[in-house]
Amino acid sequence: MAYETLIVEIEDEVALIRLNRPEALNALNSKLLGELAEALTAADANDAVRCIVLTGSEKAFAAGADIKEMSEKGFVDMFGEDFFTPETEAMLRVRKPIIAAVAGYALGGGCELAMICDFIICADNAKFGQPEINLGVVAGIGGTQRLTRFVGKSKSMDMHLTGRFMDAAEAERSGLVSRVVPVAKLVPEALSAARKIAEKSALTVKVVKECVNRSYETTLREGLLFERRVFHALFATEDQKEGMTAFLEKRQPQFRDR
Ligand code: CO8
Repeated sequence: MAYETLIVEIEDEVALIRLNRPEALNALNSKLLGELAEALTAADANDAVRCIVLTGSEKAFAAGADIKEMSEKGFVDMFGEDFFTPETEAMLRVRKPIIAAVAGYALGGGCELAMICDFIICADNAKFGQPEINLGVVAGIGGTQRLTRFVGKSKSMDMHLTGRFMDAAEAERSGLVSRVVPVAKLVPEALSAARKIAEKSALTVKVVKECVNRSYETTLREGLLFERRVFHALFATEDQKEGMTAFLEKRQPQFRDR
């Protein structure tokens, strides 16, 4: 499938999706977000893909929602179109893991897009920010909610109210990203993490993703119960038998995703 604003490559059971609007620092317009939702949904449905990496360029993961596209819209347009809701909802329905590999700017909707992914690996030149306040608006695809959960209220308020950027070291210190690597190693590092995930049972991987996401969406008590019940349920799978038998036999497991 050819896209106008994305480059998609599938290799070794990993789909690498690259945002590709260099002329606008990968600003997220309707075309790009529509294609991205489509590409992610297709990768999720593709049996040849076990993990997804989403990246941009060395200069920008994405510099936010496309200001040119939004600037002329009024409330009736935004509300009527339910601007960006179908696309982001489609992304949240993806059951395979998505790793964001962020270099350069991840601002506004770009930072929010990275946070929609399951975890973020960033380059040492990454800059995260929620500068919507400078445009007279607020984050609209989860920034005030997700950033607050990732880095805490104080830092999130600081970022949203001042519009300042956070560098890679601060992002790692604050728990926004899981790893920082030199920019040239970003995509190889993310692909290597994705391949590591691709070696696991695809069934267990989906269960883990659901469990961790649950911790953001419910109370601790409900989350603990959910985790315990799916832990119990996994004892009905062949991959649990294989994983534990392989450990006891001191060999690598051969998972069959069932
Ligand atoms: N939208 C449209 N075009 C953009 C954007 C953007 N967000 N960011 C950069 N560009 C374009 C520039 O206009 C420029 O184009 P041109 O060459 O045609 O003038 C080109 O990309 C290169 O940009 P710069 O010349 O500005 O590059 P610099 O290296 O000087 O600066 C910055 C890079 C700091 C990233 C700067 O471009 C910038 O500040 N960009 C805007 C960042 C921003 O404010 N992002 C937030 C946008 S609002 C948002 O994301 C809300 C999301 C919620 C959506 C709600 C849905 C419900």
